[in-house]
Amino acid sequence: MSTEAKVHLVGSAIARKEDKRFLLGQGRYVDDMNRPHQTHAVFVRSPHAHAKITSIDTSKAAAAPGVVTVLTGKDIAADKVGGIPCGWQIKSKDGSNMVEPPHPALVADVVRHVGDQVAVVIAETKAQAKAAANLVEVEYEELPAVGSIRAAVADGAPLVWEQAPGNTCFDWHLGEKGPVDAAMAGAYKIVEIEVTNNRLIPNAMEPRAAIGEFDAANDQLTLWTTSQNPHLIRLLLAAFVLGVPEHKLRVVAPDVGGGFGSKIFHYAEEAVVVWASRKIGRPVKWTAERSESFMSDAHGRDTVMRAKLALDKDGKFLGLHVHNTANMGAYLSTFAPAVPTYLSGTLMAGVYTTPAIYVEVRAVFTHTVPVDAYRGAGRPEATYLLERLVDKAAREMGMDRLEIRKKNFIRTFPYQTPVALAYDTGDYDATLALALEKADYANYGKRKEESAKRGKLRGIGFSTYLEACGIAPSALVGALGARAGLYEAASVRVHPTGSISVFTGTHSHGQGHETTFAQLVGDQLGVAMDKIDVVHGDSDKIPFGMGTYGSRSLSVGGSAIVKAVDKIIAKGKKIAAHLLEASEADIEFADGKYTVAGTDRSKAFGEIAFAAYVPHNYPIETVEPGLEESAFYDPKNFTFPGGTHVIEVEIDPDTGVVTVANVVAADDVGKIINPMIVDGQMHGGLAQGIGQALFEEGVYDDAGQLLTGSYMNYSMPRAADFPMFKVGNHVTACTHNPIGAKGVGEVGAIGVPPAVMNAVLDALGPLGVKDLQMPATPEKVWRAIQDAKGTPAQ
Ligand code: MCN
Repeated sequence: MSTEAKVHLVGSAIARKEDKRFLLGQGRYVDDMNRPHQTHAVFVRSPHAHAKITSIDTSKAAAAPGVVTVLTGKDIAADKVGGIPCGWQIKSKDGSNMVEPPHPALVADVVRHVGDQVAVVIAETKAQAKAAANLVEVEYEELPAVGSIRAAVADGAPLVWEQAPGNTCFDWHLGEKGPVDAAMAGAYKIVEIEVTNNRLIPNAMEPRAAIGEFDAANDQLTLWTTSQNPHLIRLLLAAFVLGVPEHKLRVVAPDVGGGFGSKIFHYAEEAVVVWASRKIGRPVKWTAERSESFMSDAHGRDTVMRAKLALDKDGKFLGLHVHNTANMGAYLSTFAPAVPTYLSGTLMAGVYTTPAIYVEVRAVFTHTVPVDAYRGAGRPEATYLLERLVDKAAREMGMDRLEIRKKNFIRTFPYQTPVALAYDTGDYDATLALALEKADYANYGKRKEESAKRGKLRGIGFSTYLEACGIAPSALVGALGARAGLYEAASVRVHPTGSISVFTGTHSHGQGHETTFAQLVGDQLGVAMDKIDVVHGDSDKIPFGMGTYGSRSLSVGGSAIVKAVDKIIAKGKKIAAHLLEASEADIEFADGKYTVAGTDRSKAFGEIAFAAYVPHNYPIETVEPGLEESAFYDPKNFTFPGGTHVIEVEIDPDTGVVTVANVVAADDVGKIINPMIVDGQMHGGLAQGIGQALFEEGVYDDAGQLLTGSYMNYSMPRAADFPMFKVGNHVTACTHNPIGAKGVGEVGAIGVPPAVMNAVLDALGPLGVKDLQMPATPEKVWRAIQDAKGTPAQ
């Protein structure tokens, strides 16, 4: 049994192990799975934003060909199935709890957004279920609705929930107001801004899908689902919705084709297929159609943000007052209340030394799909507000946009912000310098002249951003309202012949964990990567873990793996000491070998693994047979990636079309395991961030109708919209996890939107355009140009 030692896997751009099955079309997604005697579910959804259900007649649908059953809100209530729970409790300024309305899996009385599910038709085939769904007759009495933050906060606005006057879910604050008021009073200048962070609709390649199966012989339920965190779904579904013991519910999230946050949450369809499978005694499968996803997947962002920044005469920031209004949608999705508060308010220091910060957040209900975390979750909103504000401050102070940033950079670490977070490391000057070099900033003037010769307006924009990720220290988030711990778990099983299975509580749905985690373990144990498999996504196989979001998988999940491997190495030392007839204290482990210090006597890791399972000559009195260890890791702090993004745009003043001419990202994501995967993560995040700034917007009219319910009117960016991205890294290692890594998964989506908009406004500035909201579509840009010219377009 040979285990060829291979060193320096960490830091190498190793091709992804999982790509073999993906590129050969052999991934196993939920929709690829079919269970014996399976049925198909199609949901009947509300066409109205707000309406009373006066009657539901299912008789015609029930009699349609192939229909097994039709179930409604009354059926689910009769079976005492609980509502979909929220995982985060926020308290308002006055200490009261947020308003937490019920969230039924099938609605029986009042629908509260277009797409709210009122019935489910279960049939032998999907086509039969779909045809019969059209025969379910639902009588609605339409009620007035609020489709936006503006409509929800207007005087006398219709209420989404009686128990939430003014449609307010909570009115929260962070930081101290007194010092901020004092800073404003003594300021040389106060700069104010209001920005909208546009609503985004997640578009993973694979739509959501779920299969519920009941095994009557064992009283066992199984849910296959497109989830980023199978154990979290099992906990919520078992404990709060179905009321079944956790050991009787298995949740499997196999290959998942992207999530970007939208597959974190526990959705009603998951509860319905499991409940229905038990009811009819057959498996029930549901796969969303794309237009269904638009109105049933949780949306992202949707905040209106105002801020006031106090500066002294040299441009030093003295105080910041932020007031945000966040759209929660009609119900509270799993992590929704955390997004505008702890994931956003805490980020308002950014990379700057602002000594006094006070943040207020009002969250409101609207008759729209619930809003929750989407790539970046709260941190893009904070970064967008701050980086737009800093640019505006530079303009109003007559200062260079980079100078004002540098004047206020944090340079001493650890750094305690006035908004709860304490940064461990960072070097914002270094990432700025790297970005400027990659952007060839020195020659920007020439490029601007050349654009002007062609009649085009060129602009450059910067964003010196910071992110808090690696979510999260349980003690901190517990104090801040989380109803769960946010540690991660791992088990490492060394097989007798030395190959290794690594079981992780995180879930890979595009991030390449099967590769990067194998790199980590391979280096730690000196074992070749092809001998290591990473197993995730099945609650029956993996230890209880919290899943993947908040760019936590490497820094938290990877750290749990490192801790488990440490225990493997320690146990191996005991076995090696026995086999080598030496004292355990004299055994050293390096490069896959246990050696008696100062001698050439050694045993390969594979020999120790074999001895652990074939204990013929082995100290079973003092060391148990076998080589398998588990560990839980709860991080001491978040990790704080940061850096500079630089964007150059060229605008056609006749059409308003914005062309992205240059994209540069210089980031500090801590120690890097796989530079190719890190670059790929950056590319994806940047594309999504530029998508938010220039293309994407989920739009409801004031009556709550979704106007962007398909790709006909929701514009996604395409590869041809971008130049080749230039990405680079400057590393300051995270000080508190054993890997030294920070997160990378969301960095692009967080840092780049303000850089794009700052570039657009830089280009349009000479025409007199001072403000523009995302997305900077050709129409919006063209209208802004006409308005600035004094010839407003009709
Ligand atoms: N990595 C590394 N070195 C670092 C940091 C990370 O090599 N210093 C590697 C990690 O080992 C991992 C990958 O980069 O393979 C991303 O790691 P991390 O930043 O820990 O993020 P997560 O794995 O926890 O992924 C979550 C993050 C989030 S929150 C969203 S949203 C997102 C994202 O990842 N959704 C994605 N990237 C995505 N990529 C794809 N393809 N699909 C999604 O749905």
